[in-house]
Amino acid sequence: MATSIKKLPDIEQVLSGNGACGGCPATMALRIVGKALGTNAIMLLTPSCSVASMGMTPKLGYNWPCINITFASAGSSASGITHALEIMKEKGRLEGELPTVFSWVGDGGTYDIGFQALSAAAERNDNIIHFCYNNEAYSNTGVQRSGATPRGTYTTTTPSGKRQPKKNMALLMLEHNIPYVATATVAYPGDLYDKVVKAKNTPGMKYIEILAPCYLGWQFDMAETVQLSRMAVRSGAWLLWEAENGKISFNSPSSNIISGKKAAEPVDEYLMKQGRFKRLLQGSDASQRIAEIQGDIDQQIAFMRERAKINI
Ligand SMILES: Cc1ncc(C[n+]2csc(CCOP(=O)(O)OP(=O)(O)O)c2C)c(N)n1
Ligand code: SF4
Ligand SMILES: [Mg+2]
Repeated sequence: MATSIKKLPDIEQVLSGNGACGGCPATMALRIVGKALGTNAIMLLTPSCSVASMGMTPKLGYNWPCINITFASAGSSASGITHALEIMKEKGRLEGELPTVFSWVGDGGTYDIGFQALSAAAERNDNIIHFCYNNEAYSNTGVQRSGATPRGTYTTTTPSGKRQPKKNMALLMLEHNIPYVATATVAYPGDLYDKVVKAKNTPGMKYIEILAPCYLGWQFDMAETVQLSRMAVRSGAWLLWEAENGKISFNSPSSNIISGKKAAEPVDEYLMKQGRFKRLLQGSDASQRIAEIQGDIDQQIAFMRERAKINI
């Protein structure tokens, strides 16, 4: 059972007065991450909404030492910092528990532009946590498609709908044989919190991906961020899972969908809540477009079930 939201620590690492939109899922997620990591951490960020939101020194919106780096170097910079800390400790120049080194990167920075250095850090099993907050687009620059954008989505670079399905990035990270991989989303804060605590206490490379429904890119009312996040999970469009030393397990409520105890909700309602789909679902080919999106979801559920060796 996941930790109750009422039991999360009071500590706030995301400070009030930052520049994020109201209802920003990345900021909500980072608040929960902060509660799990505590103050003893070093944060790396690549260009993104989270950088645009954080403000400027000395009035940073996040209560950690923060390093802004290029897209391509999140993996290598985090590796460098963690190794430098280890050497300083070895030489007696640092005392006490080493800070957690973590990268906070969007889907554009993770799936696409930063993938090479991230893959190399995973291959070396360097002691870092890479968080991908996945709003399924390059939001900060006006919502362009990324490798995380699902098929059928309107973005400014896919005006008639993206033609390709999204990558399974978390699974790609798992294929690097790293000790911990997890997916999460803001509607399940206790689940996210528990996963971050686990990652913090696991040596080596950790990857946590958080689905982050963004009202601007997804085109819904900003008060409904958490509702959209929950609908993504209930429809099976986003699966909650974790893998410890390669063994995959699913978390509630995705575990019920995977085990066949409860069917995933049809994707229609989830799609119609979002302008990025709705605007393309008004033509005569609407049912075919919905069927394609539903097909991708069903295929991923079946694939993950098989990958986790679960028979129903
Ligand atoms: C090499 C490079 N290409 C493009 C940009 C412009 N740029 C800045 S932020 C951004 C979007 C990043 O998308 P993502 O990583 O998904 O984060 P989000 O904006 O969605 O929070 C882009 C393309 C850049 N800064 N550097
Ligand atoms: S555009 Fe989306 S991800 Fe970016 S700050 Fe606004 S709500 Fe957050
Ligand atoms: Mg993004």
